[in-house]
Amino acid sequence: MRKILLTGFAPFGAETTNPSWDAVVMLDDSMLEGTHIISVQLPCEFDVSLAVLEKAIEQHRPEIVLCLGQAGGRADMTVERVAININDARIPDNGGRQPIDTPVAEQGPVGYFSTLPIKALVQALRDKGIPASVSHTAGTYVCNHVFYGLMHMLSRYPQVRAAGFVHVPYSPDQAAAYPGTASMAISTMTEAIRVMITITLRTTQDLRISGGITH
Ligand code: PCA
Repeated sequence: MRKILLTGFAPFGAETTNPSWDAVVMLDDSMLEGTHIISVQLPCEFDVSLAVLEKAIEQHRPEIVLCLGQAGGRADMTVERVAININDARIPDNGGRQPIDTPVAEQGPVGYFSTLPIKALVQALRDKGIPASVSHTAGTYVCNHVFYGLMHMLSRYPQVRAAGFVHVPYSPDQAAAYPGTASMAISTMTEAIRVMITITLRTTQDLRISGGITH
């Protein structure tokens, strides 16, 4: 059976929910395009998150791995292009650790590109009426750590054909605490994930359209 692994994060910082998990868990144990979806929650902790992720990949042997996290304040679903080999935490993680300027992997390359068809995903989301953009930074906190660590470990899991990371905005109830901030309903995020899974399963070559920025 073809499988896809979805991950979302536990709440972190001042938040009591994490929409990345709330959206991902809706699809747990469901089928899409003949593919079995498995959802796993990652702790918002350096290293521990990667251990949980690797255990899930070992256990489920997915064909696609799509990790999601929250980037509160962003206006839309942001499909990350690149992971970088740095940990630089603005706030302590949920285990109280705050690495500053350490590598994710000692001997690893500077960065890894997503192997998801990022342009096709953004285009398909927009076509469905869901706001989305390419992002060129996943930050330097636990999300980038997981994204980089995921791509780095894939040399051990050649059956994973495509993998990457997507950040979600605030949910409306979170954004109510930050007037003027963008938000997206959890149900829309879940629909976005379904669209991204479908397109990733169907796409072998990404679209050649601009997702670039000049600032
Ligand atoms: N967002 C954080 C970590 C967990 C999450 O959901 C980040 O963007 O690094």
